[in-house]
Amino acid sequence: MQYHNPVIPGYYPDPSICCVGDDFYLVTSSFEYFPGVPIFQSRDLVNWRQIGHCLTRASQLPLEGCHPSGGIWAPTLRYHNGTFYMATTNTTGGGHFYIYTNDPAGEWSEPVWVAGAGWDASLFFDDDGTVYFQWYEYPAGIFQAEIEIQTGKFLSEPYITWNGTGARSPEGPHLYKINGRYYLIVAEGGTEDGHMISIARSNSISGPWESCPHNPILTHRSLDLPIQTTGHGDLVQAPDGSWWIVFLGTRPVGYPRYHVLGRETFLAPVTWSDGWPVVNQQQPIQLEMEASLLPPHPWDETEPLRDDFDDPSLGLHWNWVQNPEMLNYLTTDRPGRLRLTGRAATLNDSTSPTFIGRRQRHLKCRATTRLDFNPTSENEEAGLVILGDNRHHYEIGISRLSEERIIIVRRRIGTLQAVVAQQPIPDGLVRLSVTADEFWYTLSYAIGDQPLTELAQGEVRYLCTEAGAAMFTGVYFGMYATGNGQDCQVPADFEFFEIEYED
Ligand code: 6LW
Repeated sequence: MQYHNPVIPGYYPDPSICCVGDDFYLVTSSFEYFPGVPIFQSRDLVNWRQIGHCLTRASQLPLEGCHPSGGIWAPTLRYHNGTFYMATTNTTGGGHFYIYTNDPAGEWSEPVWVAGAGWDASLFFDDDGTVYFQWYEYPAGIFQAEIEIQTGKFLSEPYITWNGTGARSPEGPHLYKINGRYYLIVAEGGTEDGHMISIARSNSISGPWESCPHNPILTHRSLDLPIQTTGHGDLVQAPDGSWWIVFLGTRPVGYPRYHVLGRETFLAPVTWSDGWPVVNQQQPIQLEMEASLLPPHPWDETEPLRDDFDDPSLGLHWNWVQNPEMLNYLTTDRPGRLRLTGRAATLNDSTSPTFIGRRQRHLKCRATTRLDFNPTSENEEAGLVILGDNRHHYEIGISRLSEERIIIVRRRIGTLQAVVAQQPIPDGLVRLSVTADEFWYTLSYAIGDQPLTELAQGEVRYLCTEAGAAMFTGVYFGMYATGNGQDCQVPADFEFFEIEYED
């Protein structure tokens, strides 16, 4: 049977998975974006649907001033005695913590904070009820301590455990007990081209650890393959007894290679040999995979590609940067419109600019929106943005220059920023569009129902991680409004937002 990788395309890195009855649940990192830690459900490991976010409240997810790729790193999802636990690290706001719930699609608890520096928090429940917490501290290594699950307090002194095979950044620890033996899986080599997954086993949770003779059990380093940077994985056993691993990878393009969709979630089958896991029979991970799959279970509902903002609630595909002030995003003032109010913060700031966006999940696509916006002063601006991060973005927006309403395209790449197109536009609703392929973003506009006019292009490459943008995340398409240093006097009403994918 065949399936397609990535199983969750787009910026969904550091997957962690657990199986409860017939259902699999999976979480990923979320960094400076809100809400945090998207959670997915699947019955067959191939078809996933998002059922919520673990971190939905500012009290759980303080992101004030959070810089790009700060915030939430590498969660761990576990189920124990009827309760789901999600452990993670807010790298810019409080450190390690875990939250819990009985309903993974509903609300989760307030954070239980755990001491310790570093990142990649992990939880393990032993058979005798003892709970262990693991994490990575640079450069010392992977730490472990027994904790009290009600309070997060250490019940033992933290100690360094197995640190991988000697490559840099042994991180992303996950611990399992399988057939009476402890297994510790780690990511090694850094999240870039040298990324890999290694594993060790021991009869005791405190070691000594025996490194798997065929480590790394997964890597694509130095291989000329469409999928790169495979690493940071989590093992799971399906109800039928089969084993699987989810992990992150990228699909770079161009030369030198670059990736702009972020690190995505991939799946591979696992078999066992001499008490060691073997990933995909030691064969590389492909876009089209062959495996003995679970019975297919597609979901009826899929992520909507178009929003007309008729429903007052916004779908799970929408994200904000830092903690949003929801009064700046109203669906009820003018039903059928999303009303954005620009504030002093611009897209260059880490102070909750008025921005709402969704991931670019495939390379060839078009994003379109239409807005009703008649700025009354020159500082007021609203439009469509392609956001790598706050230092790398291209936007097409409406503003004002003395008596004239104007349309502009601005590009920011690091410390370079320029308005690369500017022209007066007449009254009327304005359609804004960006088309994307591997190499170019093309920004266009139209008044009313007129055909689109191309205004400018920008290289995809300069919004990617390899060019210094979005270290751990991927590109978003979004709507924004800003008063460029002051509050806007008039709102921007967006009628719809749509993404169309070609591939
Ligand atoms: C994460 C680390 C990693 O904490 O990247 O790929 C970091 N691995 O384990 C951010 O996602």
